[in-house]
Amino acid sequence: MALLTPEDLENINSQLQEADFSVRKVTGLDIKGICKDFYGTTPGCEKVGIVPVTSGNGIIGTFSESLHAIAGYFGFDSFVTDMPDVSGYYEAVRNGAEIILMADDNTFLAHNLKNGKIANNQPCTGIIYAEIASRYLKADSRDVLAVGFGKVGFPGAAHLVHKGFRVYGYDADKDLLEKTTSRLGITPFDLSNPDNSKKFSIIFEATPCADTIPESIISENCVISTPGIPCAISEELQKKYRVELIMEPLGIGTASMLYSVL
Ligand code: NAD
Ligand code: 2YH
Repeated sequence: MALLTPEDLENINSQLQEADFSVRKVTGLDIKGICKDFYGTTPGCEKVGIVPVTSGNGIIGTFSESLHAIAGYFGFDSFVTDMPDVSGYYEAVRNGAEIILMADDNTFLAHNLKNGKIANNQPCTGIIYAEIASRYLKADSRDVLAVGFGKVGFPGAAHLVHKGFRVYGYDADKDLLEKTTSRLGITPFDLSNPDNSKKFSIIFEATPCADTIPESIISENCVISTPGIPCAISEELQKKYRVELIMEPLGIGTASMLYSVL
């Protein structure tokens, strides 16, 4: 499991602003607008308690502070507890938190203590990045390429299938590729085959690898909506094909979690 690093989270506010600009350009709505429209919820004055967690690889320097900044950016009132772990959870609830945000090395959750709703970062991230890709205003068809069928990619690809897109898919793990494509009714699309001539204007990518999107399948002005870190496409190709890139390390997925538990 790839862990976020403090470097990934540097300047989280500017990263969010840039992501918001790109999401608006691609879909006509900002991130809030997409979440509101998709989940049918709007924040009231829910108080969010963010609890640092020391287990496993421990506290990531700026993780909790970044969540605090992200919650504020999306209009939530939040605070980070002084204590971590169980003591922090107790502190959060005692201080009036209605939604808890906390993450260990495997799970990042949002739990609304009032209505009982709980969200996991991985499916929430996959679904919202897929939703953003699916709303590309200048898409040339309803064909979508989905790359990576792991904990983030699978729910995103499933979401695109349920929305009625013609989904083509690839994962470097052949067994997973076979299982997922037959389970979801996706057309396997082997990115390692240089003879592929099909080009895509909508691409959803969720892998932990760089440069997973080859030049041969990119169409001019395509959207690549990718939570994957590092980036799926080189800067050179982004420029050459004027790619609309949606990529941000934590905030879009967190917004999806928060709106999903309202
Ligand atoms: P995962 O390990 O569950 O799945 C990754 C999948 O990618 C695997 O199925 C793997 O076989 C496949 N893969 C690896 N290399 C590939 C390649 N070159 N071509 C095609 N497929 C390849 O990981 P995950 O939990 O789904 O996370 C995916 C990425 O998303 C990670 O980089 C993770 O850090 C990131 N992530 C980002 C956010 C965010 O908010 N931006 C949130 C959660 C996860
Ligand atoms: O980054 C992570 C894991 N990859 C799980 C998230 C799922 N995408 N966890 C963050 C750990 C935070 C740490 N325990 C802290 O600072 O509280």
